[in-house]
Amino acid sequence: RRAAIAGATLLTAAGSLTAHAQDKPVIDSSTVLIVVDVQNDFCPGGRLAVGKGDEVVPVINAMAKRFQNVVLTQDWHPEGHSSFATSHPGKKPFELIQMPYGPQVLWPDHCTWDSAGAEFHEGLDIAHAQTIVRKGYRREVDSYSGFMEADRKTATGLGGYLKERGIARAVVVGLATDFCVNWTAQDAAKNGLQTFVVEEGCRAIDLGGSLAKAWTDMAALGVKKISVADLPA
Ligand code: VGL
Ligand code: ZN
Repeated sequence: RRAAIAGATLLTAAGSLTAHAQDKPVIDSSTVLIVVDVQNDFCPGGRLAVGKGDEVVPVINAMAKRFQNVVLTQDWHPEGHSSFATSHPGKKPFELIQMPYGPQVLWPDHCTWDSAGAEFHEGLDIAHAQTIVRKGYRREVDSYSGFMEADRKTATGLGGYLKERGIARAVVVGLATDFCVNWTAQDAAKNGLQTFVVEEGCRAIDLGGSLAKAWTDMAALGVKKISVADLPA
């Protein structure tokens, strides 16, 4: 009887330990840091500047040193991309249109192939990053997510790459919280990864409540919002 009670106590303790551990990421060889779109066009002075977007750079640099696995995503559009307002006569940036795959926000031209705006912020210092995943390179389809294009059918290959490398956990940071970070984190969770977003490592565009909705949608898929202080010492 005593043993049974002791066992129950142990189970409870183990259960609460497990729950606690899932609120914070373990950083090991099966954890990847995904750095989303830290590119000049999303930083002050860029063509689709996210407020204070450049402030994520030192935060991400410091974090990245603790991860052996780092992947960068890079928004990478051809001239005349269908997500650009300039490709739709009479339309202005930040208007919504219907594309064959669903609603699409129209943006100022940004991150075009080989432009200075498409380059990573010059302060980004992650020489050990292992892979750069470019996305949004097909003229007719946008891709906020690093995993899956906006048609929700075409994979970029990142999911398979991480799976083949035995990655079980993703920590996501970058620009913008409510668009590419949001979609990338949601897809990481859908790919079966335990997924965290570090709030101070992100900055948002926040169009019509998109930031609050992004956090709600991410949470619904089990994505955990954490701060730098939640990372293991
Ligand atoms: C992004 C809008 C258009 C982003 C990319 O990186 O969040 N947002 N393209
Ligand atoms: Zn884009």
